[in-house]
Amino acid sequence: MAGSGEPLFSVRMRAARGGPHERGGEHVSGAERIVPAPGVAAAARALVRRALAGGLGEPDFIQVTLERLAAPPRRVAPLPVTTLTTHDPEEARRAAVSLLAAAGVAAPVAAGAVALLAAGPGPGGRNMRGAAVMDAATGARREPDPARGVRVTRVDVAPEARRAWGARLRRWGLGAARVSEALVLATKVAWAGALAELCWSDDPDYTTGYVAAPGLGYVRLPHVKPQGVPVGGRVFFLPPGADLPGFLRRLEEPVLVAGAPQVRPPVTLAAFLEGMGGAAPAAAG
Ligand code: WAQ
Ligand code: MG
Repeated sequence: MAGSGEPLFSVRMRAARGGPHERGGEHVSGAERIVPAPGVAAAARALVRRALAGGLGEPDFIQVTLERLAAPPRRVAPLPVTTLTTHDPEEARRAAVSLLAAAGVAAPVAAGAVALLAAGPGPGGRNMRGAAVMDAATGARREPDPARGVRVTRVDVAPEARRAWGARLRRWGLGAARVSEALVLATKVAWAGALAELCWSDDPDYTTGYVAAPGLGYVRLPHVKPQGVPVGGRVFFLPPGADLPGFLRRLEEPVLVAGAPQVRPPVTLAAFLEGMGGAAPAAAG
C-alpha cells in the first residue's frame, strides 16, 4: 500500500473563537495528519468534526489546509516510551529537572523552565500557541516571537505503521490520541536537533506531562500538574550555539514517524536513571 512513490498530503486544522488567531481569536483546537490522496477527504472531515467538538471551547473560526507534499517525507523512528511512577506535582517536577539535567540541560535552566510552565509561559501568565525555545546552558530564550512560540507542523505516524502503532500503545493503556500525538511531536523535535523537551498540557483535566530527549526517549510524568489548572506549554532546549534557523526549518519539514514505539513498564526515577547509566549526559541512541 502506501509505497514511497504515492503522493501524500498534509491536512491541517486550526480553530479559534472570537475570530481567526491572527486577528486576536482565542485558540480552541488544532491537529494535523499526513495521508495518501485517497484518505484526504476522510482526514479533513475527522479534523473538522474534532474542531466542532471544541477543545477549549466552541470555535467560530475553523481553517483546514490541504497541501500535497512535493517529496516523500523523511522517516524517523519513534522515541521509546517510559512512564515514571510519580505521585504528585512536587515529585514529578523534581523528576523533570533530574531528567533534563541527565539530558544535558543545566539544572538551574531546567528548574527555570518548570517554573515558566507552572506560571503560564505566555505574556501575563497565558498559554502560548507554540513552544518556547531555550539555550540549554544559559536559559536564554531563542524563539523569534516569545508570545507565540515556535510550532511543529507536518508530522504524523507513517500510513503503513498506524495499525501496529495503535495496537502497541493500546496494549499499554496509552491508546488516547493525545499520547500518540505528543509522542509523534516529541520524536520530531528530538530529530530536529533539540537536546531535550519539557511539556505538560494546558487542558485543565490532563495532568500527565513528559520530558523527551534522544538518549532518554519519551518519559511520561504522571501528576506533573495539579488537576484543574488551565496553563501548560512546551520548552525545546537547544545546545549552546545551535543553528536556530535550521532547527526552525526542520520543525516544519514533513516527517513520518515509522515503526511501533517500544514501551517499557512503569519505573521509579531512580531505576530509570540507573538503567540509563546514571546521570551521565545521554548519548544519542
Ligand atoms: N508545536 C509547538 N508547540 C505546541 C504544539 C505544536 N504543534 N501544539 C501545542 N503546543 C504547545 C502549546 O504551547 C500548548 O499550550 C502546549 O504545547 C500544550 O499543548 O503521554 O496535550 O496539546 O500522556 O495541551 C502530553 C502527555 C500531553 C501525553 C500534551 O499538550 C501523555 C498535550 P497540548
Ligand atoms: Mg491543549
